[in-house]
Amino acid sequence: MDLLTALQGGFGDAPDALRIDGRPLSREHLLGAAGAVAARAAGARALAVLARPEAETVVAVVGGLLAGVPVVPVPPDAGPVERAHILRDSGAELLAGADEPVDGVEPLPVDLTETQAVSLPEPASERPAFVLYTSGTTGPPKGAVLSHRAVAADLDALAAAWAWTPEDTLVHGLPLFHVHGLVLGVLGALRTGSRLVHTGRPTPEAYARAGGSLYFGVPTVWSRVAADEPSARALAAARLLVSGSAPLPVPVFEKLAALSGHQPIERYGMTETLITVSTRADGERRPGSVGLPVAGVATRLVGEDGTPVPWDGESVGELQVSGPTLFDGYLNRAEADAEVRTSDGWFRTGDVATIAPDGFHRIVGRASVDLIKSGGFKIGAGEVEAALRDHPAVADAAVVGAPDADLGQAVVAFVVADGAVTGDQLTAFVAERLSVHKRPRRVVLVAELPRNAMGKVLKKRLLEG
Ligand code: MLC
Ligand code: AMP
Repeated sequence: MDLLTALQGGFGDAPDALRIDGRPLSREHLLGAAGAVAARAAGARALAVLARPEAETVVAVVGGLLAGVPVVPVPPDAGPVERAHILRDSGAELLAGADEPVDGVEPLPVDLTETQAVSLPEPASERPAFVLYTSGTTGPPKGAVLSHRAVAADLDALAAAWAWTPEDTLVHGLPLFHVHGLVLGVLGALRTGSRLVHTGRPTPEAYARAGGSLYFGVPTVWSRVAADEPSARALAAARLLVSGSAPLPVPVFEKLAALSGHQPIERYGMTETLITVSTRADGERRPGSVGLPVAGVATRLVGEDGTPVPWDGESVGELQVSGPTLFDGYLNRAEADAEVRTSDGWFRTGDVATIAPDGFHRIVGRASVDLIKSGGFKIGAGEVEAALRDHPAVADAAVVGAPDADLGQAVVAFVVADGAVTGDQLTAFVAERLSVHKRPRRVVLVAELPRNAMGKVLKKRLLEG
């Protein structure tokens, strides 16, 4: 098929071309089992996949792609509120990874012992490959529609930037429901023809043991690797360490370089745009910088007044991007879509950046305090606040991202409650309703929230206090 070019041979095969959480799988085996999924999923409006870190998830995703059916990954720990939203909003008609109907969606069996040749027409490149749910500042997550063409364009640009070839063994243990772990971390291997080892969880020991050449991690993972000296030293045998999804702290970059001998590649991206900016395997890796736009992508910096910001490495502006890797839009959310696009067709990232005279990009922060990045997961303050307000004892809630040495930012909730509830109970309440990673790591019970004259919560003051 067009997107997963290396899946159908020509790159050699091995009984363990893929190893997902310890389970070996050849590409032929994957293709056969995915063919059976494709036959069952063909014609469905969308195929949701409970994206556990296991081989069945990869088979289900590839099956959906082969059938030309949009794949909707669902966080496996999503609570009923978040899961019901994703299933309803995406229009999914089948759910892989479930044993029984969930919210009226029929289960689709995935059996690794089945095999079926794919006899479906190749999906057109403009067809949606994925609907990936991503958090906004308010409301439930929005479904970003990504075409086969956008995914292919991004993977080819990254293969060029990172000199990623069939000779590589890619290693990571990231979740299979986001761009990083799924699109780059699984489809990247199936398009380039590299081997893939998914470690189940992204622990330093598992990374060290895997013996790969190309490693992906979020900064929290790299910070944990850098703190585990034997594991970091074991990565000396690798070719390239790549960090993304959140800012890589300069001390982590330096420690990793000192212990492993590799200056990490840092790359920047978003669910909506895929990966757009990166340092290169054959270029300078400047600590604190995400490098240059990848092939086909253009970037610009725009000031608050809409005028261009100079590329002097100091002046900040909103980073806007354009190119073939952009998504097609938010599903069912025309208004939200209009907000992120400029009249001349660029995508507004909402990230604040500088560009140096030599074109190197530095991400300085986000325009909104209501988007939190914790462990590389994007978490909308509004969604967590709404979940907290659903608790009968909660009168009001404000959620912020507090600086955190391990997670980058930690979700902290300031809550006005009637006294009959504890912080731990509220944390558990959120973890049960949304994905577990969205739960507050700290709950501060307060008598009232600081507000301005317009009634808006002063989140910066909460962070300072
Ligand atoms: C803890 N747990 C609870 C709980 N508290 N479960 C239920 N209720 C509670 N109150 C359980 C969890 O289920 C989990 O169980 C375990 O405790 C640990 O959870 P955690 O504390 O949340 O994990 P942690 O170690 O903090 O995770 C760190 C991390 C993770 C780095 C592994 O944050 C991670 O995987 N990040 C990757 C995010 C990512 O891929 N982002 C890419 C977005 S795409 P158990 O059983 O599971 O151990 C993007 C674009 C781009 O951004 O540029 O890439
Ligand atoms: P998501 O919506 O989960 O895809 O997250 C996208 C956001 O992650 C971007 O808008 C950035 O804020 C952040 N991000 C991704 N990569 C980097 C990076 N290398 N440095 C800083 N921020 C990053």
